[in-house]
Amino acid sequence: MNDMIQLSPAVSEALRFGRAVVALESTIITHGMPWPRNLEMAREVEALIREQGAEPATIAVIDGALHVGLTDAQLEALAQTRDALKLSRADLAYAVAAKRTGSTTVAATMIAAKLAGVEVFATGGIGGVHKGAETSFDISADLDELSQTAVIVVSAGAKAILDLKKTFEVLETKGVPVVGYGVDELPAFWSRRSGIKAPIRMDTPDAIADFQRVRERLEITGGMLIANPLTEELEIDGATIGGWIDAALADADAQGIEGKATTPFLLQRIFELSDGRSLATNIDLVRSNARLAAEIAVALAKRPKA
Ligand code: PSU
Ligand code: MN
Repeated sequence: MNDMIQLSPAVSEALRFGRAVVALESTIITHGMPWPRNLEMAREVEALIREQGAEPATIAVIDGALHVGLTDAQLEALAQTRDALKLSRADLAYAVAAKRTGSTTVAATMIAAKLAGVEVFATGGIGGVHKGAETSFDISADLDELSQTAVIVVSAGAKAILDLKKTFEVLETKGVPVVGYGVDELPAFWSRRSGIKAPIRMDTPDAIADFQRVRERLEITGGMLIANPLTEELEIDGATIGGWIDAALADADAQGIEGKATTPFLLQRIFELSDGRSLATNIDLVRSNARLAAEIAVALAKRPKA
């Protein structure tokens, strides 16, 4: 075990006995959802993972310590931290070296999960290529991380505030498998349909676990993205959410929002415009992804690494 990682006792024990563990990110807690729903969501998702027979491992940097697995008190304190850094590959080590507190994005969570030996990670939606990237150059480091770090990321696709077509093109270029879970069309975060064909379709956690073990035996490095759509009852239809996204993008533009602030700003603005509906759906999809991630982790635990 890497000596920079601070494992919680429960995660440490699960890993020692080869039991299923699911990593969870913390940027969604500090920058993706408002208090106190962020804490409720974080607790609920941990409980869901335990119900499926896996151990949750929420990842964050607290006063310079890189934690894999948080106590409930740590989770609550983090959910109330107003000035947490939003950490990616570029600044994860900075937060540790400077003894800061920060939440981990998809990219930073993957790095910590890999170091700890956690193979599966559940989130809402990954970052990707922002609309207008041809001039802003704003492309999330999540995409590069998926190409190099061997963790299975379970998501509802990439967030629909992004240019989804360009995002999935980049993933294809970087050799990241994108698996539509039970569907032929990739989901678009809040809605089921993106108009983009799923490059690979798989229908069971066992199939995904077999796929992963074959990738390892072929020495194919990097992660994979599972895109798990919401059910029809839970989704927000594309036209409805699309209107709120366009309005939020126009506000971000008018206010000169850029860089790391862009995604949190857009999520908060869509929450306001939708009267809270986007947040309820975001929580629904994180729940659904956590359940699936736990099933995949259990399937992997039955197939020890060669
Ligand atoms: N999923 C959600 N809400 C979020 C995120 C994911 O449902 O807020 C976070 C993840 O941490 C992801 C980040 O890595 O948004 C993307 O940020 P950026 O676009 O700045 O790379
Ligand atoms: Mn960015």
